[in-house]
Amino acid sequence: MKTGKVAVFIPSKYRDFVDEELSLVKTVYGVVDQVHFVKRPNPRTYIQQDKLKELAENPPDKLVVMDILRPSQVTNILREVKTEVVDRVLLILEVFAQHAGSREALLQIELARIKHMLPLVRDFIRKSKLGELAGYLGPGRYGYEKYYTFLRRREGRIRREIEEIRRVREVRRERRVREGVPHVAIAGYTCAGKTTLFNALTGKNMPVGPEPFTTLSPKTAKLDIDGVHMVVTDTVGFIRDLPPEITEAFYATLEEVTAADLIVLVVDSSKPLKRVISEVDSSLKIFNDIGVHGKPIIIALNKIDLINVNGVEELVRELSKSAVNATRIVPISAEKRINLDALKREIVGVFKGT
Ligand SMILES: Nc1nc2c(ncn2[C@@H]2O[C@H](COP(=O)(O)OP(=O)(O)O)[C@@H](O)[C@H]2O)c(=O)[nH]1
Ligand SMILES: [Mg+2]
Repeated sequence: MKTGKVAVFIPSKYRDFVDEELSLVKTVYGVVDQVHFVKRPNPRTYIQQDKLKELAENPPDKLVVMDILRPSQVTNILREVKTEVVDRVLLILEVFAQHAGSREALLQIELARIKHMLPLVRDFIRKSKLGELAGYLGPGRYGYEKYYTFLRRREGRIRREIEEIRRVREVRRERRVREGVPHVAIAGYTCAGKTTLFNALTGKNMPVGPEPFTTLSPKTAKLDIDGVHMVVTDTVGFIRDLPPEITEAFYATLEEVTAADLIVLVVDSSKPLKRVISEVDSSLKIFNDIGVHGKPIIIALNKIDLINVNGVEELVRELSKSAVNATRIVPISAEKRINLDALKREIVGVFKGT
């Protein structure tokens, strides 16, 4: 989705992960026009007063704060800058929505969004009664009170539907597991290069449309290697410091990984060795948490164009020590298309049983 000007505020705690934070924003809005760092968040407005004054004169179309905002902080920002305010929770939920491959995932995402919005709408109502913000950012002609009631009802309906889906879930999963064509899930942290690899592997292939794959994520495409047909999904990334209130939505979105026959774990090998290893470890832990047991995993050590040969060898050595048994490791560069044939051979090897 392309939008107008996007201003992003990043707290100092994410200083080492700026690329990843910005990549989340770009995933949703396509662009980032301004980046500001916030050293000490202002308790009232999060963003510092002088900055708000500046923005008020030339408001961006989106004001994204990569932290969790309190409802009063959102309303206080809105009082100064008339624009859409999106915090880290809402932004990540948008990322999830782009990757959601099932009705349940979409419902979990909407539920999380409503739960996050309700206190905000309540704060609007309270402040509108005091005569502030009246008529501004209203959800149309209905007003906040009606909107609040609407959200509460919707919340109830969603909860009931999720329960219903869970009751029939086991049946559905069984149906979906063996549709004949193997399913490869590309997983990994934000910014590892999942989408780049997905595009490099599947080229301009159209998203998979007709049955039996309509239940899968929109980010799914066909892939043929050596005459073996498969489908590949660009799954939602693992996100550092995931807000706890959206874990359920995250797990529901990750269902694509549970449904896969093979996982390609993409890792950014250009980061410091320790970080690469701890990312692989925590990725494998997440697989475990979502009930992935005994599935083949290939680790694609991406971005090797950025490191030297010794670095690659050292990484492979270290990872072979720590990563679980059944994994294979293939150094690649998705962007520079280095060693992709070797990766394809490993992938097809899993399904040919070699
Ligand atoms: N140098 C280099 N950069 C890469 C490579 N693969 C991806 N990137 C860059 O890494 C960033 C994140 O890539 P993306 O595919 O969006 O990551 P995702 O969040 O895992 O989907 C982008 O700026 C890519 O251009 C690679 O092999 N080498
Ligand atoms: Mg991506």
